[in-house]
Amino acid sequence: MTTKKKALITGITGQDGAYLSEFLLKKGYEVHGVKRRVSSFNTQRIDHLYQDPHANNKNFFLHYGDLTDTSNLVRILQQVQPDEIYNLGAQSHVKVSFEVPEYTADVDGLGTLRFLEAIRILGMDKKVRFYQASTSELYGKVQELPQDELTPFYPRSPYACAKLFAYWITVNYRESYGIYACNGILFNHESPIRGETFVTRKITRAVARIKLGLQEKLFIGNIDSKRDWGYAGDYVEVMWMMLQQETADDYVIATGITTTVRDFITMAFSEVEINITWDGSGINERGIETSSGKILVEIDPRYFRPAEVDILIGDPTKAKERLGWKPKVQLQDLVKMMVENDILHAQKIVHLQKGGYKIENFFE
Ligand code: NDP
Ligand code: GDR
Repeated sequence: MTTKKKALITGITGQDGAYLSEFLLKKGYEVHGVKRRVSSFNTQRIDHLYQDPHANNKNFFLHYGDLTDTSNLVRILQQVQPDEIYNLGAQSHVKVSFEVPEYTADVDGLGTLRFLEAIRILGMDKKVRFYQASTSELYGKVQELPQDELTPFYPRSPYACAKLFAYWITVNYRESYGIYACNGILFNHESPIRGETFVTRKITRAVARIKLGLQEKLFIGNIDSKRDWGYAGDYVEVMWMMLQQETADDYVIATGITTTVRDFITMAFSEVEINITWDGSGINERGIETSSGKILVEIDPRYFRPAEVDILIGDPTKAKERLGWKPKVQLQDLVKMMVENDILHAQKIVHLQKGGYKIENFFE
């Protein structure tokens, strides 16, 4: 009888945690996730994977935990005895990290160290394989383009500084103790379940709501910023691939194509047949509907960051050559997928409002 492989995922309630859980369950894994205790439900993205606790043959389990709590991590590790660990948990919002820098450093930086130390303390260093969710934010201020595994880092936010520590402590534990530990340096990846305050989802959600008359305008920050956007579903697959190799290594995961926030907005509006032209410059730049002359997009400096990452373009050649990975979904299809999903959400709200229900409008 073959025993199922066990995976432990931190950040299982997030975008990547949800896609990775689905992917690993399809591969026949027993999946364990760490979820935080919060005062409202935080499992919407994985509710479809939930199994009755009384059912037999369960293969999906959730454990309360937090990356700031060492004893909790030790206990979960000891109890689950995973073959693979995916450390995706993080305070992952770059702008918010300027507001909560110490907490971000604790969770994103020290949290990674806590996990690696727990592996060592429990003597699991030769058994377990560890994936660290590293990020293109490490490159920060542009040093060279495109960015690959040898490009120097220059972090530009408390988030990126915390992730820099996590990156190097992962390398250090690999080199010092022989732990099979990998950094996936993932460039931005999005999906219909992307958090609503990241720029792509904020845009597709606003476009859908504007189309259905629920919102008048989109207020946005730096539209000159350029990102290499891929699809989350493609990116979780390569996290797993990194842990199936003979030796552990670090890989850049990206599409190799960069796009401005401005062009992303134009693409999203065109999905609902609204053509946008851009007028003015700097904070006075506006996105105007060509047919009606209505101003649909305005700049709000509140969304500017104290320090910005102007441009990211990744070179995923190493991952292509060594892992055989390449992105499947193109940006145009990703935008379409996200707008269509947000149209469905907006239609639901319109429907409920017609039925007399009061729906809260949350903007950020
Ligand atoms: P999300 O913000 O969607 O999810 C983050 C997850 O971390 C959530 O499950 C969240 O729980 C959990 N979390 C937050 N704080 C803690 C804590 N103190 N202890 C335990 N868990 C915590 O992020 P993504 O899914 O987009 O990203 C996954 C990882 O990949 C993150 O580490 C992110 O920094 C990194 N990354 C993401 C990229 C992207 O483009 N998406 C690119 C490169 C790296 P809760 O639901 O309760 O808030
Ligand atoms: P990023 O993603 O900071 O790259 O981090 P985000 O979508 O937040 O910002 C991308 C770019 O858009 C600009 N921008 C805005 N951003 C937000 N959130 N809201 C706005 O209104 C807005 N207007 C313009 C930003 O200034 C920025 O230049 C994401 C996260 O998932 C990280 O966890 C991950 O490590 C990196 O991607 C790779």
